Order: sequence, then structure tokens, then C-alpha cells
Amino acid sequence: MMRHLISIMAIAGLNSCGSHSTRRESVAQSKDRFCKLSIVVGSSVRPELVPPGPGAGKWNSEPKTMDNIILAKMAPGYLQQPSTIQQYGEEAAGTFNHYFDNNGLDYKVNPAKLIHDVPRIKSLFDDCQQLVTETARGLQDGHYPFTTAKAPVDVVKREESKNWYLAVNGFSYYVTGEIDVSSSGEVKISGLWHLWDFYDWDPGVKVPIDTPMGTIKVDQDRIGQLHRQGLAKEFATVGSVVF
Ligand SMILES: [Ca+2]
Repeated sequence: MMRHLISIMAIAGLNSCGSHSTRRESVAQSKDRFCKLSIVVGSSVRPELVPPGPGAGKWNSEPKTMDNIILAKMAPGYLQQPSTIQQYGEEAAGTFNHYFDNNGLDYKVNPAKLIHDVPRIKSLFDDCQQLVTETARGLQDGHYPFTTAKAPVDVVKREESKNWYLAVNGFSYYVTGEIDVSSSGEVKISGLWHLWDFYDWDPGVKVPIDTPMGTIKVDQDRIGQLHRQGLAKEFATVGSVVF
């Protein structure tokens, strides 16, 4: 799925390389590409990360119900079974299990595995890498940190990977790193491609989940109740891969 986009490279506030330090310059690129990032050179401040949906609501704001108390007690044992992990996938079972850890701490995933599992995300990753390379080639010699202005959202579809669909579905991505351009024009890039997702359950959205009895549609609000009742807690899923 190719998308039109205009990516704008803003060179702002360069602070590291003498005569370039006051130069401000922008280069507009218009091209079909997967990667929707706008590379910002001269800054290492990561973009603001915002959950795409409203989430379930306020944690521990509703009285606990007996059915949910039992569900929260039983779920981790089921989600940690090897057969469950095999059926749903490591990340799908792992993130859901972490929801029941009820501590709100970040959950780490390996985006290299996502890139391996979903060819379209590999194209996205490759294109982001290419965008940084093109950006670097337009720079004069010096040392430059880089980041991105915003963290766009991409979505793993169910038909692409049931595991990643259940684990992250929609997620944000951005890049950070450093570019070195030598006086002879040699370019070295040390970059990280980051995935960020808020694992939340939006009311009114139904998720198809395969069970031994066939595919059932689970209302996300049913699962979000556990968060509102303080029996599970939403969290951020994070991961980085080098390029
Ligand atoms: Ca998501």
C-alpha cells in the first residue's frame, strides 16, 4: 500500500558543528513511500507519543465484580501455558498476560521480529532507513543528532499476523540516532527505529479471537472493565531495533 506523502527535512538548531550552527534549512521531498516520518536534524528530542484511542477509562475507578475477580485470577495461568503461547503467539499472549500484571510498566517487544513476521512492516522499516540515508546525503560534514517531528501510526492487520494484530494492532513509530559526515563526504548513520503502542481497550470495538469453539468476537469494553475495576492495567508496549 503506497501512500503519497511530503516529507520535510527540517534542519533546525544545529548545535554541534561550528560554522553550521546558525544555519537553518529545509528540504522538501515528495515521493511515494511507506515511511511517513519527517526527519528532524539537529535534535534528539523524541516526538510526543499519544495513544490513538480513549482507552478503557480511569484505572480502579469502579467496584470489582466477582466474575472479573475470578477472570483476573485465572487468566495468567492460561496465558502462560505453552499451548496458549503457541496458539496466539508469544507477543499476543505476553502482552495480554502483562495486562494482568496490573502494574502499568512498559512491556518490551522486539521490532526485529515484527519486521521479520510482516513483510509490509519490513518495507516500512526499510523505507524509513532509506529516508534517513537520503537526509544524511544532503548534509555538510559534521555530527548531527536526528529525531522525528511526529510518530505516525501504522496498523498490523489480522490477515498479516494474528499474533501482532492482537499484541499491538495500531502502533506508533519513529526514529532517532546520529549522523556523521566526514570531510571527504563519507556518511555514517547510527539509528534506532522505535515502536510504541499503548495497550488499551477501546469501548465499542470488537476483536475477533480464535478459540477451540471457533472465532468469537470479544467486546474490548468487556476487557477494559478489568482496568476500570483495578484488576488489570493498561500499559505501553515499547521496542527498538538498530539500523
Ligand atoms: Ca495498539
